[in-house]
Amino acid sequence: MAAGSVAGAAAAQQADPLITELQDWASYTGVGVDEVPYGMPIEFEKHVVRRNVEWLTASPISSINFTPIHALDGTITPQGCAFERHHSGAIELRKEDYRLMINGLVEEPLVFTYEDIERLPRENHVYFCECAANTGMEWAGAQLNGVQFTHGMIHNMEYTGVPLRTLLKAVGADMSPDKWVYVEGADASSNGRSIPMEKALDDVLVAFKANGEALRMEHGYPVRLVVPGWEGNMWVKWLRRIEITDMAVESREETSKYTDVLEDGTARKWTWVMDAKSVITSPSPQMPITHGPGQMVISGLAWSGHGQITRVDVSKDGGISWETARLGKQGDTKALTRFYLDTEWDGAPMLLQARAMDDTGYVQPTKEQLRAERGENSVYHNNCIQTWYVNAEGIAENVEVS
Ligand SMILES: Nc1nc2c(c(=O)[nH]1)N[C@H]1C(S)=C(S)[C@@H](COP(=O)(O)O)O[C@H]1N2
Ligand SMILES: [Mo]
Repeated sequence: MAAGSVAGAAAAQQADPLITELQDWASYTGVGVDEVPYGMPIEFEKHVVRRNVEWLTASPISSINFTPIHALDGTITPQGCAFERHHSGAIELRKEDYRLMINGLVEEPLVFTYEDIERLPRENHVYFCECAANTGMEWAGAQLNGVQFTHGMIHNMEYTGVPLRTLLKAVGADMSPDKWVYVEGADASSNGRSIPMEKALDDVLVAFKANGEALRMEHGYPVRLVVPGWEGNMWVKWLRRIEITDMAVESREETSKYTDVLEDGTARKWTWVMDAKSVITSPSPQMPITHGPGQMVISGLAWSGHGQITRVDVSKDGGISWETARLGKQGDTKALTRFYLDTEWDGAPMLLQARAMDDTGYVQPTKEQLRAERGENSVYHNNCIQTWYVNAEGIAENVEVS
């Protein structure tokens, strides 16, 4: 590339009507400030939306859709395109009708209104929420041709909420380390889950805002639980009851579902933490390289339920050689981290991979390593390295390397 030149940029003397001629948008006035009280993305971006996979579930009421992570940048997921997972549909619950009961092993069972919760000291934290089933279709082989579908059961928002421990103190809960906190939602499924006391007292939030706004209906308006780094299923939406118990309840969602069946047919339970994982979001099957060889940016996301992402490596040859990517900014704990590899493409096919490391020293495994440990009966907790085959035309495809 010539000194001082920028990828793709044309020399200024070339006649380009967009440069040389007066355009409509400069000839007439635009839209007034009284016309759009709440803004939506401009129409040219209307393809950047959640999508579901029809054959995946029997009904869209107990189902999932996927965040368009291929088309986003930075780390914060806008609420309007953040994936949804419901077991019995999203419910409309007014703040006035909201009640949170805390009972069980407590000095005084209490019922909180929405206003009561707003009167308690609150905090702001950015966290990712990943469904344990994210990438779950890929165990047996490459299935879904899009990072939105292979890795889009994740969102990352700034939550405003009251630490769960504040509420447990308010009711005089028995906070001994062997106790459990059972949480359930106000929807028909209730989605009850048992949380060990140590986690409940650590960083769990009873949240009522996301990215500065009220939660959206589909994410649990008006109040949801935020369980940093732990599987999305525990992030109970429309939170209505918290019970302090002697033992785990062993509900449907922690026995028949959200356990990991191993090769010998036994099931692992209590696999709460989401291990470190990363994926290249661009290029990817929905984001081909359209500009030809030369300067380019390879970009993706990395996260760890154990803590901070410390390093992400990118391979162009299916894991034979690796280059260390640049982190968009220092990774937040239990939150998405953006990475970039600013690089040159020679126009030859690539086998693109990303590999994340976190501050516990954990390194994201290959698909082979994960299968050796877990077999192929699993659905949940697939955090293996993903491969995209990019051909000479820049088209990317979901593949496996062995
Ligand atoms: N009350 C209730 N809470 C729930 C669910 C539900 O169906 N009902 N789904 C759970 C599952 S499986 C996941 S992955 C997350 C998804 O959160 P989201 O819909 O905000 O993406 O919510 C969890 N909390
Ligand atoms: Mo989930």
